[in-house]
Amino acid sequence: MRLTQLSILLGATLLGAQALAHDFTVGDIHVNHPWSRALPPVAPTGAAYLVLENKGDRTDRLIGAASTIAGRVELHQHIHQDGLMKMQQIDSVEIAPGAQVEFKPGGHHLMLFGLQQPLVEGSSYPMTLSFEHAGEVEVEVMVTGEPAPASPNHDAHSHH
Ligand SMILES: [Cu+2]
Repeated sequence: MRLTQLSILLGATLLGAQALAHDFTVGDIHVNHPWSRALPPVAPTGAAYLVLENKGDRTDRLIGAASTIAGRVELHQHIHQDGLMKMQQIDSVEIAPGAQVEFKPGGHHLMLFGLQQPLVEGSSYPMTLSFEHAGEVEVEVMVTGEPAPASPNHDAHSHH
């Protein structure tokens, strides 16, 4: 490999790592790497994922979320029911002291309804998270082009 190619590769890797490592703090709550998967422009709904960490010594809860690019945002989880994976709206997500709660595809997620702008790869959008104790924080959600997995979960989203 020539040196120029190597440095281009390295540069791209560093840029990628930098884009991925973004995090936010409100009170005792640490919000790490909020992201969404890029979707076709016609998609009416999307999902956001992140990691919540409680650095304090009392239990906190994520109790809501909102975004200027969506009509509304709901907290969702996936449950197994009758051998199927289904999505279910939940009121809050508990974060115990010292705990890390990961929102990820197939698990907890923030569901965006009524998207007013497409989730384009490389873009980002603001989302406000509300915690019972820590209060509100605005985070920037990165949209990545990671391909959607061919899983039943994805179908479940379109049946909302
Ligand atoms: Cu959902």
